[in-house]
Amino acid sequence: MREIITVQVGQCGNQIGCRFWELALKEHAAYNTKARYDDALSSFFQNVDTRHEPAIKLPVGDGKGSIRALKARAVVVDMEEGVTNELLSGPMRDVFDTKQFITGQSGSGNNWACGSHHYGPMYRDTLLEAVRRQAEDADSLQSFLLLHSLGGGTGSGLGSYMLGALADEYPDVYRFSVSVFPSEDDDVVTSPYNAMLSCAALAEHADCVMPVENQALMDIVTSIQSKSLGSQRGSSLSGLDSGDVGGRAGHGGKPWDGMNGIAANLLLNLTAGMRFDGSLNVDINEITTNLVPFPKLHFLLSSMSPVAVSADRGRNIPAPRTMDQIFTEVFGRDRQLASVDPRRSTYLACALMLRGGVNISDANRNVERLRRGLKMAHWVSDGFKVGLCDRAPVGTPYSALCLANNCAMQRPLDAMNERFGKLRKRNVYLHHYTEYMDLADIDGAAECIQDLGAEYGRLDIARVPDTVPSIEPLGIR
Ligand SMILES: Nc1nc2c(ncn2[C@@H]2O[C@H](COP(=O)(O)OP(=O)(O)OP(=O)(O)O)[C@@H](O)[C@H]2O)c(=O)[nH]1
Ligand SMILES: [Mg+2]
Repeated sequence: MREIITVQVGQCGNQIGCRFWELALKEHAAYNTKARYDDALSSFFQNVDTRHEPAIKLPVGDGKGSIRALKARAVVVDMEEGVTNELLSGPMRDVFDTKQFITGQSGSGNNWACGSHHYGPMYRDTLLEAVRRQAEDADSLQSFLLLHSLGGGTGSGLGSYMLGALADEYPDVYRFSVSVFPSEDDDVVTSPYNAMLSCAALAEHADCVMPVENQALMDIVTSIQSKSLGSQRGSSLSGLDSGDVGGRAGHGGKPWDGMNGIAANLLLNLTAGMRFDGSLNVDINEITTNLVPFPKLHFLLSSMSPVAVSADRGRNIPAPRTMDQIFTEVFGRDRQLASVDPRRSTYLACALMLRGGVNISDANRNVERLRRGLKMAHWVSDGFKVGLCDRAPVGTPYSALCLANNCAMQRPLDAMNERFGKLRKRNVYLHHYTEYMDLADIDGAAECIQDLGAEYGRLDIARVPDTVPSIEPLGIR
């Protein structure tokens, strides 16, 4: 048994986290028809008998015991109450226990330094106590999974602080993050500082980071919307899961529900191998070994096919894809969760996490077909890591998630650096930060990210500036 503790911090982290738990429960409800509490389920959920006071935590045993009440192995953190109160009163409330919540009142005011240097030390003991409770309930804790945005103050600042604290307290437990990078038109004016400071902390303290760019999420949602409009007029083979993509148009007028649905589906695909059986399941710690050739270069670009945004695939069956299409798409530009084109840059490592009716020979055949269009560092020419999980996302026969350690990561890092430089050059908003931290540490973080971008650039032996390598035409199956 290898458990994962999810740490969701700040507004964005909690919105995505909540969506993940909702979808994960739906997947398990669809497949775990005998309602058994088995090893796979126990990686993310505890089984609790709430008829007793205090509630009794039931062990996995022989894996045939029945599910009573599932509780997320999670720690829920925000320095303001709005989102967490919504969680506690919403449809997902039964998956959490109030002891898992750590909440402040006034937020970090979109200030990384306040989240990290003020709330961090103030809440350290409370946070670690909540983590310790979860860790004690785990038989063999494998990883922490941090969900947060880089643009605000709490998810970015307190999230960074927590990563450092977890590294101190649990040095042998892997630290993964799904980190939402702000878009260029972000509504948080200080987001360039926050993103830079938290990215430097991720480089330092995380084992693996999966960057998700809000711009890329928005582009995908827009594309789904236009394709689903098209399909209402005629037939569509878009492969995108059209459905409730817009949802609530929150602050900034962005389609948050759809965007968060995509991020939550990334989590579902990433963790499927731990939540279900499979002939070649990939553990989250195998990802760090296989996909991180150099310690700080642990930023993994992700892409999925089909791309699903909706919570309820029963209502929204994705358009059919051929198996070869899903492989082609995950190496293409349109399904990337960061706004990059990995075909233009060098792959340092790559994993394909496949679900449903895909076997190893399908994977090998497609990798063979596609690799000629990809630039790969010499040490990975044979080294695609493949994971096979028996259970496809509900409503689809198979799916693919590609995780790529690719030099295209230089682009988001350089963009972050440029946005930071625009503010830093004029010293605007800096006093909010120097109230809590030294200027030298802010510039040190920027230097770290510049170096990281330059390192990806240095390893990019195969940059192709103007042309995209062609990928062989699809074999229709
Ligand atoms: N994808 C996505 N991004 C979000 C969401 N909510 C906020 N963001 C982005 O996250 C950044 C702001 O961070 P938040 O998560 O709101 O801030 P916080 O961590 O709660 O920190 P403070 O409110 O400053 O204390 C901006 O870049 C927003 O565009 C969301 O629901 N989904
Ligand atoms: Mg907030």
